[in-house]
Amino acid sequence: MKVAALAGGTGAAKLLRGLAQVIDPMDLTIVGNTGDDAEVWGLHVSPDLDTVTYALAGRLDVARGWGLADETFHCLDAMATLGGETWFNLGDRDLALHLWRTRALRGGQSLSTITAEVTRRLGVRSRLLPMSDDPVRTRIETPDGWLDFQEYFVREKAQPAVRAIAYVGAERARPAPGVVEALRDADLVLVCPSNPVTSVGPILSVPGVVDALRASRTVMGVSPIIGGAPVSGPAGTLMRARGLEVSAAGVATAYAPWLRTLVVDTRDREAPAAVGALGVRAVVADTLMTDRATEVALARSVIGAV
Ligand code: FO1
Repeated sequence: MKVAALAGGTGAAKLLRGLAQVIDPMDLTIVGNTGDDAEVWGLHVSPDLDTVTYALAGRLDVARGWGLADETFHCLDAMATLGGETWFNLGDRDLALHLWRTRALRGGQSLSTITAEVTRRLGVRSRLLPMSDDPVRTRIETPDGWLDFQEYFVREKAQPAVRAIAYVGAERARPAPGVVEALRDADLVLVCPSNPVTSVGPILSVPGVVDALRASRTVMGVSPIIGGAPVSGPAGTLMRARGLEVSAAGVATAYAPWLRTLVVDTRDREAPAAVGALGVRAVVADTLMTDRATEVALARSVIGAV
């Protein structure tokens, strides 16, 4: 079964790691969010692509949810001594990837080409495509002005009130090579349990992606919201800022009209009726992935629901 997954960071990485145990990893194509990308110390960082890569390579620091396991931060300490910015923690081994990617980008290579080489070198057998090779950056409007996503999420710890969200550059961006074909040819298009506004939203903002989703008859999402709250992160704040109810029904609304099925959590009593009322099939499963077993179990539920 060929699966094409729209993925953000942490929540997506867990489900994808489970999926890679349930289907042939070679049948899994991931379209990764690049709206979180940032320039740190002059280096191009692609947090969501890297989180998915490290997860599928078995090297993700699971406790943190990003970066490499067994990481050290000596360069960060040295940067602090020099008075450099250190609110975005780049680990020493992680740094190699950013140095390597930045040099390749400056040499004219596309993010797609670079991502394919990195995943190959790390032994990842699934295909990871950036949503676009063109720059699309999520920016957040707060009472004190506009912030880049990482400034909002990491530096300001997602505390500021959110007035608006913008995907800067989206209107000029094209889907990366293979993205539209992957969505069209998939037996299952899966929207991972990522933040609908700042992880999935940027992917949807790339012209051509929503058209491909509308043409698919199998689009299934996994709700990142259980009851009235996200499993983790600022999804609630960001959904409210977009006028979306912070619930599984709010997620279904965000993905209307191309969403066919939404996997909702066993703990969420109201979800099945509320989602069903929107004309979306609700599938109930344990969506709280607290360990490998629950990651694989959820992946099995997803594949079983096709
Ligand atoms: N998230 C943090 O909360 N603090 C950090 O210092 C941090 C550093 C970091 C470095 C590399 C990387 O790939 C991800 C990193 N993240 C960090 C996560 C990042 O903010 C992601 O954008 C979020 O996981 C949301 O997708």
